[in-house]
Amino acid sequence: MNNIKINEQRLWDSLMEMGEIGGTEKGGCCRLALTDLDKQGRDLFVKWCEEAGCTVSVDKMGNIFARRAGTDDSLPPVVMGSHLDTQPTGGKFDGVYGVLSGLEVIRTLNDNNIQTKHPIEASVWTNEEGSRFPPAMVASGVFAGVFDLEYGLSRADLDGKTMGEELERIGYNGSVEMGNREFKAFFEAHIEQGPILENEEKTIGVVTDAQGQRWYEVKLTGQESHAGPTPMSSRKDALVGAARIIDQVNKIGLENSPLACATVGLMQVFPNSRNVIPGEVFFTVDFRHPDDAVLSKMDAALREFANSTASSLGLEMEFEEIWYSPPVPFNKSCVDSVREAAKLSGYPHRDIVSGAGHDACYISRVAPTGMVFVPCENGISHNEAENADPADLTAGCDVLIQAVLLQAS
Ligand code: HGY
Ligand code: MN
Ligand code: MN
Repeated sequence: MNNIKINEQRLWDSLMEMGEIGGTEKGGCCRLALTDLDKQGRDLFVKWCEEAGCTVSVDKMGNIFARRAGTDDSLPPVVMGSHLDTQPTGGKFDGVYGVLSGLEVIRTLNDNNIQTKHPIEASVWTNEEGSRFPPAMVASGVFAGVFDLEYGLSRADLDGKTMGEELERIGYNGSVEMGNREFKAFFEAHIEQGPILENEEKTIGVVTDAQGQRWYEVKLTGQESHAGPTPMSSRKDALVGAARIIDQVNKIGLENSPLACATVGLMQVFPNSRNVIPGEVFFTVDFRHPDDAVLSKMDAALREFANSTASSLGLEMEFEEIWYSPPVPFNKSCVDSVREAAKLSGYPHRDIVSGAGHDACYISRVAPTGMVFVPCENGISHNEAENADPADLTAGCDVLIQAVLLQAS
């Protein structure tokens, strides 16, 4: 195990420079997938990778691969990476840290003139967040063969713009065929986005698994009418139906605590006028749990309650599960590499299950995959206040480079 160390200042400066692209008043970052800002961030990453001597390629879902040659270039690469797209009120570290720590590993190998047998790649996965174009992790999902290319390119935002159109508009509709190439291993470094590492004063999270997710879209249709003359008894109020179902979503989460998560994050009310009884409401549901059987139980409870609520209020309901991502166990050899690297680097560490989804979840279906977590301040993420300590980010990247060398040498 060599004792090369990454360049803390260079990693931090790269994170701050990338964070300026879409930087918000409150110090966060709004760089939604396939917007002009996403293009700017991608262009900056590609420029940095080419300056580091990498050859860059882009596949048909806009995933970017920056390759550093190995001494035997016929061998499958060890790939690192994450995403550059953010939530609307996101931070500077979610995803970006995994992308730029991959670049920092390459820069550090260059500084130390270290050659690896296997090629090394730093990667960017399109639309991990699934905020503008649901579902999440769709481009790594196409790479892993979970979705076909047509499905991926046809994902649309609320204005009806598709990923295919937007990839072409920003010039990242690459020509490389999806997937069908072997990775020796894939590693994603990421902030934990929860409070465990910080509370336990652990610097490194050795990620063993990621929890399962189910995403739903619900549309309730009642009858718009006047808020004044319409008697309460004859109303078909879509918002009352939504409110009852949303409260039950929360109850299902609490009934399956402490590990279950249940969230309604997006809602649209039509016509959204204060003196009109809402005729139509659209909202989303996000269920998560590390145990697939419990996730199924939560699913059944939601469907039953939603159906009975809609019929009792005389509402029509369109209920669609748009995404199911089962719980993911990561590859033992990669998890051991991360744990070994943390041990040898002398960082306090603990095994941990990821509450968030990551591109690593889908890549783990086609390549041995592991993740490295570092703490974030107060466990806050998907929030402009998202922050991390430079020393922790450096520690995570030190572990990443050692884990990569264990697999690439
Ligand atoms: O929702 C998630 O877990 C991730 O941030 N896309
Ligand atoms: Mn992320
Ligand atoms: Mn995220």
